[in-house]
Amino acid sequence: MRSICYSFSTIFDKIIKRQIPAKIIYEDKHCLAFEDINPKAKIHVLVIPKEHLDRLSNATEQHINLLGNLMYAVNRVGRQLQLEGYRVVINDGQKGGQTVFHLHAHILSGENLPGFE
Ligand code: IU
Repeated sequence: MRSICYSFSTIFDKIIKRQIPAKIIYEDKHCLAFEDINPKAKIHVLVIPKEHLDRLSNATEQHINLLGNLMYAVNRVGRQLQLEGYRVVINDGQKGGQTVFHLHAHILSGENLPGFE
C-alpha cells in the first residue's frame, strides 16, 4: 500500500533543503530534478518547483510562472540527458495517484512507451 504525505513539509521540501539525500541531476533558480527512488521506466526523473505548491489543481494565476518554469526545467533535463523522447506525467490528488503533496512532473524515458490508442 502506498503511503500518502499531505504535510506542508514533504520529503521533496527536505530534498530541496538538502536535509535528505537524492540523486540530483539538474538544478536552476526555480526547480530541482532528481532520480525517482522507485523508477517506473528505465529513466525516471522527478522535476519539482522549489516553491511549495501541493498539487496542480491548487495552482492559481499567481503560479503561472512557477508552472512555466517547471515545464522549462523538464525541457532542460531532457536536453541534458539527451533523451530521444519522453513522457511527462503529473499526478493530481489522491484519486489521480499523487502520493507526495509537493507538485512534481515525472519524466519517463529510455524505452519505447506505448501510446494511448
Ligand atoms: P506521485 O505522483 O506523488 O505518486 O509520485 C511520487 C514519486 O516520488 C513516486 O514515483 C516515488 O517513487 C517518488 N519518491 C522518491 O523519489 N523519493 C522519495 O523519497 C519518495 C517518493 I517518499
